[in-house]
Parts: sequence; C-alpha cells; structure tokens
Amino acid sequence: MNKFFPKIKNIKFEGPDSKNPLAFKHYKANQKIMGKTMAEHLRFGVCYWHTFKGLGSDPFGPGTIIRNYNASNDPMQVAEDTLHAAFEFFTKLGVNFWCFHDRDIAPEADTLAETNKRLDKIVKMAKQLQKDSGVNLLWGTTNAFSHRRFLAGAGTNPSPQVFAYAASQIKKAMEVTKELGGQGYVFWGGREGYETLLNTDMGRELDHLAALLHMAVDYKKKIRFKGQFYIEPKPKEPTKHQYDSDAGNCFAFLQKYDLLDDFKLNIEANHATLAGHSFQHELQFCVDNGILGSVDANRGDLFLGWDTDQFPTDIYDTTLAMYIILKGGGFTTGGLNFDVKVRRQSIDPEDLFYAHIGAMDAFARGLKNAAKMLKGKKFERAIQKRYAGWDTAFGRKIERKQVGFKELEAYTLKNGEPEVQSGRQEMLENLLNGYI
Ligand code: XUL
Ligand code: CO
Repeated sequence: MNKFFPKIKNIKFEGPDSKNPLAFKHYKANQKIMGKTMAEHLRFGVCYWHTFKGLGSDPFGPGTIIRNYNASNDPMQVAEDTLHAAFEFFTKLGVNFWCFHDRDIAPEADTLAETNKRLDKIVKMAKQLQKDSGVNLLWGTTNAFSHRRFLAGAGTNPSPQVFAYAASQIKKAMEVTKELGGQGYVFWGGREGYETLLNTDMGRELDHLAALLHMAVDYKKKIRFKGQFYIEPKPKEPTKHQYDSDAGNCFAFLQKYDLLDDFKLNIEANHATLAGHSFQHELQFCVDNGILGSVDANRGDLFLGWDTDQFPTDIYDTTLAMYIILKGGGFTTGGLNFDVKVRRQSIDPEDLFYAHIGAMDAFARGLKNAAKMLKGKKFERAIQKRYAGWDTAFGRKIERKQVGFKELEAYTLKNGEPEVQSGRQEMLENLLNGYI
C-alpha cells in the first residue's frame, strides 16, 4: 500500500557510508549476530499511541501535526484510515511488531457495548492487515486512564463501580489481544497512584490492584490466552506517587500478592530515569530476579523532569542496555517497543521515519557493540577478579552460611586488617568506550 506515505519507499539497509537519511546504516534485519538475526534479537515494535495518535499537543497548546489519515469527520473512518496508515508505515519501515491500547485503535462510544462493537470492527481489519503484512502484535493494553471516569484511578479507584468498569475494559482488551495473536499484555498503572494521603487509603488501594491482577490471571487461563503479562513501572506522572514506581517496588508487590508466576516487567528507559535509576540498573535488577520481559525503548532529557518519550539516540545507553539484555538470555516474548514521540516541531510524515530509523540504528549499534563485549569477556573477567575472594574456601564458607559471627571474629582476630583493591572504574570506562 502506498496511500498515506506516498513519498516514502521501503527503508533499506545501505551500510555506514550511506548518506541517504531514509536508509539504515547499521540495522540489517537478517544479519546474524551470536546465532540469531538482528531482527530476532531486537524485535522492534512501533507504538500506536504516540506514532499515529500523537499530534504534538503539550500543556501550552493543541497539536501541531496534521496527518492525512485524520481528515475525515467520522471517527470510525479516521480509525480505519489510521490503521491502514499504520500498517503501511510498519511495512515500509520493516518492523515485525506493533503495540496498542484499545482506545488508540477504536474511539470510545456512548456505551461500553457500542465501544466494544467498534473495537471488534477495527480488530477484524487489523487481523487481516497483520496477515497480509506479516507484522505481529508484541503486546496489547487498555487505556484505563484518559477517560474522566478514571480520574482517581482504575483498579485503585475509591469506587467499586469504576473498578468494575476497568475490569470490563481489561477483559475486552485481553480478548482482542488474544484474537490478534498478541505475545504479551501490558499493565501500566495509568492513574494507579495518589496525590495526597489525606484522601487515600493506600493499603486498601494496593489490595484492590492486586485483586484486579488476580482476576486478569484467572481470565487469562479461562480464555487460554498464552501471552505474557507485564507490569510497566513508572514513579510519577500523571500522579505524584505512582504505585508501580520502579522494578524493585514492582517485584515486592508481585511477591507480596503472590503474582510472581504470572508477571514480568516491561522496563521503559525514561521511566527508569524518572525513578532516579539508570536504564541499565532497572534491566539488571530484572535479569537478576528473573522478571525481565520487554522494553519500552526511549530516553528522557537530562534537563527535564518529566516523561519526554524521546527517540533513543545514545549509543552508550543502547550498548549497555543490549549488553544486559543479551547477558540475561535475550528476549523471548518481549522486544523493543518504541514508546516514543516526535517533537512538536517535527510535523512532517518523513520525521516519523527519520526518528524510527535513527532509533533502530542506535539499537543495532548497541547490539553489535554488546556482542563484541560479551565475546571479549573483559568485563566479566574484571568482575570475576573483583569477587575472587568469594571463590576461596573462606568465601564459600560464608556464602554457604557454614560460619557465623563467632567464627568470623576469630578469623579477623587472627588475620588482621584485610587487603583492599582498586575498583578500576576509570580503566573499565575507557575499555567500554573502546567498543563504542
Ligand atoms: C506511559 C507509558 C504508556 C505505557 C502503555 O508513560 O509508557 O504508554 O507504555 O500504557
Ligand atoms: Co511505556
């Protein structure tokens, strides 16, 4: 199809020397790295909400971006045109996956029944477009945060009626995600959080959130949906305190409420930095605890304290992220979903292509660098050496809990002051730069 982006041809790999801004310099989908193709490693997905529904609005003004698929006055016609534009975009860009919220693809009607009917109509079209294009659904999700009814949250709303509405929406969104062969389903706690404890029963709200997720797990079994469930941490925005604030907090929540068997995390780079962590920290925490599921690939801005959802361009960051993802065994159901939006002044359709091409190239370079780092084993060796004391008979005894305070005191009294060693941080940072 060549209707909505008529000026753009299929984006090809032309290599690092190419001067064509509409070509990949590093992402070569079928190039093998460590036994898998780049496409299989990176599993790129395009997000529907920012890429096709975002029009550049900000708190100071409405959208600036005019798209040809938004021309009709009939919201269902806009939904159909947008879906066709999206699949034209996915195909031309050469990504294998997409992600959406229910309300991105079909507009809400006056009643839930009518809204669901609209959704069914669009999902039927999407199923055909997926079949024709070979593009698959990485994950689906529910928008239970934009509508006025969710002003005080969905699963954590003080009203059980709103809870029920959210549950009904999630039920339907899970059904359509299954219908489209979705490999996952994301729970991002849109307005699950609070502004002030003066009006909030935090403990009760968290119990309710857990109850909602348990219901989702039960329903998943009932409809035999095989996709992976993910929770997406974010510390703030829209609420001051979002409940799923970071990976550690989500892990504790999943453990407390016995949900660990059914959930992994979807780590978003910009959410990590908002939480005061690096992207790599959040990924490593997930790898260490067996909960890394998928990634929302973007970046924030060092100077701004909100979720700017910018396209990833920093090779240092993509290299370290891919290093940890590869070390953790790589993606299975998850992938790199570009939860990103072009800037308000990037008003042309080709800007969408430039942005995604740059991001895909940035992760392709990250992947290539990370594979070299893994092959070189220099960082692994440095860590091994640093912890070598724990591999001695003495260290092992402690790790196996075969000694206690009394024995350790006796050892210290006998052996005196321990030797200390350099952390070699600068040397290792220089080594890293050698790969970038
Ligand atoms: C919001 C965010 C969401 C989720 C899906 O910050 O990242 O778009 O990824 O609901
Ligand atoms: Co996200």
